[in-house]
Formats: sequence, structure tokens, C-alpha cells
Amino acid sequence: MSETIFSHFPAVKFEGPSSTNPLAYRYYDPACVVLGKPLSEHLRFAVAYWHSFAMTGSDPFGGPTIDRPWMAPGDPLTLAKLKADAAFDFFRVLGSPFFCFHDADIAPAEPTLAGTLKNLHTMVDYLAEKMTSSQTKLLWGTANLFSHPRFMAGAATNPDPEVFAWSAATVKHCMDATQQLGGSNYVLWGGREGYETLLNTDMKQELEQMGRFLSLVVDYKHKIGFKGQILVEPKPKEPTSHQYDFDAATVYGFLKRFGLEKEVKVNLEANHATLAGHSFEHEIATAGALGIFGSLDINRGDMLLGWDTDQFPNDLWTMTMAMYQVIKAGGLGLGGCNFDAKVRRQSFMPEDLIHAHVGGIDLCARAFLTAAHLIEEGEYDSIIAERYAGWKTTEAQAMLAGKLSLDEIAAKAEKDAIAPKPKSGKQERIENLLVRKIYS
Ligand code: XLS
Ligand code: CA
Ligand code: CA
Repeated sequence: MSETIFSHFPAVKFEGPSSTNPLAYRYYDPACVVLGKPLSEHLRFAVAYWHSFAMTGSDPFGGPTIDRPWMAPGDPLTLAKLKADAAFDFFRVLGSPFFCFHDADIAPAEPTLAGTLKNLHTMVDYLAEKMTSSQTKLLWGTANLFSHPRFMAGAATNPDPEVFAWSAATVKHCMDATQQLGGSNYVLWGGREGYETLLNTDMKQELEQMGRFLSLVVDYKHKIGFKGQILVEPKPKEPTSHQYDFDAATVYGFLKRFGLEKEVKVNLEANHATLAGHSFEHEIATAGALGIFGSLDINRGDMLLGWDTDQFPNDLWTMTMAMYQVIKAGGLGLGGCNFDAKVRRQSFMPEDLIHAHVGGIDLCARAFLTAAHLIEEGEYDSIIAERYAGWKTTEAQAMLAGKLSLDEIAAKAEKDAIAPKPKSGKQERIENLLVRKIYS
């Protein structure tokens, strides 16, 4: 492979908490066994191709600030291969176990569907070849059904059935690509599946279309024997003002309605949770309780802004709360921690991209280790268990299991003259315990 912009960076190594090397892992020791398996298998970190290699730093007020060799004018397929070479070199530097991509990130589009799909498969073959000499695997593939003007009124929910069909064809080929590359998951983020104004929108019709589309995806998964998970990624707004996949609970209701709740799980993003007015851990706990927890997009928003800034995470408290809920939800399984995060537009040096990922990986690792320690030690869980201990009695269990009707419960409560006493929720005691554990 020819030289890339990352060639002169050595692989980042675990050096332990006392290291002062800015490009070392202080907490992420991939081989460290915790809760019965190596940390790398719990966290399954992934680099997002779009933010790391396709993002130019432009914003509504200014043009590109990030200039990579593959962004120069030239033959689009040659440039896409140059980009892929750099991407896999970057994975080498981080020791990244996984990556994620959209079709549009890896392959140039053409005016025709056939031309675009041909380029996609050329580049998928190229990535497949690169993966034979790399440790990095595919966490998930997805389709960009939101950037091109044809998707301005949605993909599956577009009023034009030809856009539905174009989207179906694209997803079919992206699922084939994901399977060819051994991907663990296929993700659907409904970028423009929502509306800007109800004045021109038939919501009932659009929801039918979206349900049919997802059912077709699930059918195709079984048809080709794809062993990975199908994941829907909730987001409440941006780019549309009302997105149909608002949050984990909304997606669950939608899946139930179309009988897909056993087939599809969610890919939860921190910044999308906060845009929905939730915490990241709320979304993880909700998905865990509903049995649809799939994977994570790791990032953070800016609480003073209120849009999707996709910054790298740096808050240990928040991440520890999230990781605690991940463990309680049964772990990431086939999912992983994908850095759906981008460097700021002033951070245009290749080195900035490495610093960003090293910090994010280390933060997640530290948070996971603390969450695992909290669980192993048991003090925190025992406070919660004690709070619900009343439900352990046979009588309470009978009530929960539906063995007593409302009037039977009423009759018994009156006969026993029950008099429940208020009990402390112990919030401050818990907060003090967590502060001690997280910052020690
Ligand atoms: C955008 C989404 C997107 C999905 C993949 O806000 O986060 O990047 O993760 O299409
Ligand atoms: Ca995302
Ligand atoms: Ca986002």
C-alpha cells in the first residue's frame, strides 16, 4: 500500500493510567478481562467512515476546512480507493476492531441507479480485499437515503413511489454489501423520514410506507440468510422538524404495530437522545426494558446549542451511567460502540482525528470499567433491590402476575386495612456513592 496521511503514526498502545503520552490508551486495555470477557469484546469500538474520512468541515456559514488528498479533483474511483487506503491505515493506528459506512461514504455516485450500484460493488470488493490484511471488521453498513435531492421529501416515506423503489434497490444492495463484508448489523436511520409541515403531508400514508419498507428489509434479511441484526436508529428532529423514529419508545410502538418487534432492534445515539429530551442512559434503559437494545452511536451534543453537533464524548459521569445501563440491558452483543462523532472544523490535522478517537475510546473504557466494578461490588444494586423488596412477597407477585382482579385487590386492601408508609428514595446517598466510585 502506498503512503497515507496516517503512515507516520505508530499504533496507539495501552500504557496505563499513569502514562502522560497523549497518544496512548490509559484505560483501554483490549485484553483486560472484566465480567468474564475481554474489554474489546464488550465495547466493540468502531470508526465512522463518514465523519472521519468524508467530512470537510463546512458549515452553513463557511466552506471546507478539512483538506484530504482524496478530496482533490480526480477520477472518483481512484480517489475512493485512496480514501479507503487511508481509512484502513487509520484503523491500524487506533487498533480499531470495527468500522461503519454508508454507501455514499465509500463509493462515488453516478447519475443512474445502475452506475451508482456498480461503483458501490467495485468499492465493496476493494474493501473486502483490504479486510483480508486488516484486523478491522465491519460493525454495520447502511445507506445514505437523505443527502441527494431525490430524498428531499423522504426515502421510504416519499410521496413519489419511484423514490421508494430507488431506496429499496439501494438498501437491497447495501444489505448485500454488508453481508459480503461480514457485517454484524445493518442500520436504518430515517434521515428524512418525517415531515417539515403537516400542510402537505399525509402522515397515515407515510407511516404505512415506512412499515412496508421495514418489513421488506426484514424479509430480505431472511431471504439471503443475513445473520446480523437489523437496527433502526431513532432521532427526533433534524433534518426534518418531526422525524417518525422519535426515540426508542416510539420505535418500539412502530415495530409492534407492524409485528417487527422481535426482528428489529435499535441503534441509540447519545446526541439523538438529548435532542429528544432524554438522557443517553434513559434511551438505553428503555430499549433494554423493551428487549430491543442493539448498538450505540457514541458522541455528545452541546447542551447550549440544541442541534446535532456530533462531538466526541468527554463526560465521565454521563458515560458511566450509559455503560451501567448497557450492562443491565445484557451488554452490546452483536452491537458495538460506533464513534458517530466528528472533529471540530478547526481540527483539520490528521493528528486531531487520532486524538479525538483515543480520548473517546479511553473515556468509554474507563466508564465501562467503573460500571462493571459497581455491579461486581453490589452496594449500588443492593440499594435499588431493597427499594423494590416488597415486590418479592407471594402476594405482591400474584398481583403483578395478574392473578388478582382490580376488585379482588381492592377487597383485600380494605380487609387488611393497609397503610403504606413513605420511604426515602435515597437519591443523595446514591449520588455520593457514584461520585466516589466514578472519580476515584
Ligand atoms: C445522523 C445519523 C447518521 C446515522 C447513520 O444524525 O446519526 O449518521 O448514524 O445514517
Ligand atoms: Ca448516528
Ligand atoms: Ca447524529
